[in-house]
Amino acid sequence: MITLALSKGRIFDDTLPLLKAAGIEVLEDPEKSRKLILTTNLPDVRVLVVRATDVPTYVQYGGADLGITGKDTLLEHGSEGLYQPLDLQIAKCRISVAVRADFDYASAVKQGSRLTVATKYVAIAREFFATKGVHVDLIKLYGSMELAPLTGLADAIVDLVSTGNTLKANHLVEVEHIMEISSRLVVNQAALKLKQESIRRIIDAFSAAVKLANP
Ligand code: PRT
Ligand code: MG
Repeated sequence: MITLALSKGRIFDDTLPLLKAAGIEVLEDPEKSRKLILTTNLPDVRVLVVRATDVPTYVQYGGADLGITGKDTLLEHGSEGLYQPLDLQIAKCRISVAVRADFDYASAVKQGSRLTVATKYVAIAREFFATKGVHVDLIKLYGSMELAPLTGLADAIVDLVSTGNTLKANHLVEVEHIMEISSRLVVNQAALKLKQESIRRIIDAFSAAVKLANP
């Protein structure tokens, strides 16, 4: 049995076409079903539905053989013991710093002001501002980061941006572009040795599907 860990939401939606191109069809819709283990057209392949941030954990400890997760999640939570053979080029976005449109970020940085930054990505934010030489107080949030500058909780946020519509709707502007993000295939290293043939076959199929989708 090969177990693939996925999270609901955009990664799942973007993964289905790749899986299909790789010859794997998920037989249930996780948004409709309450099941957390989904069957596929292949009797020896199943899909686990877990929280996005839990995907690396499942794969690290062997609860799943493979997983698909954002580079953001891997950087924030660490990727020890994970083999990362492939950038799947899906769920693309960037991780950015944003502030209220009326906040003069450039001056604050120039003056060496201490900034309060709210984010779900504390490790990524800490590293980014340390490299830049900006002193920050980090506030960990688990969602709706956009609210933090609006309520005075923070001067800035570090969050994912794709279309920019969420920032715009909340009168926030992007002032730094930290890095590009996409989803990665991650593999448990022990599983790769034990089930080499089946896992290699899946990696190769994903690789071909990615090439087909990004000519
Ligand atoms: O698990 P949870 O419910 O907290 O988050 P989720 O539902 O967003 O998770 P899921 O499973 O959909 O996948 C999240 C992963 O998708 C992230 O780890 C990224 O790798 C990837 N991804 C790509 C994104 C976005 N684009 C994205 N735009 N994850 C989140 N967003 C959010 C962003 O945080 C912001 O609130 O969308 C909003 C901005 O979108 P725009 O289009 O308005 O700019
Ligand atoms: Mg979600």
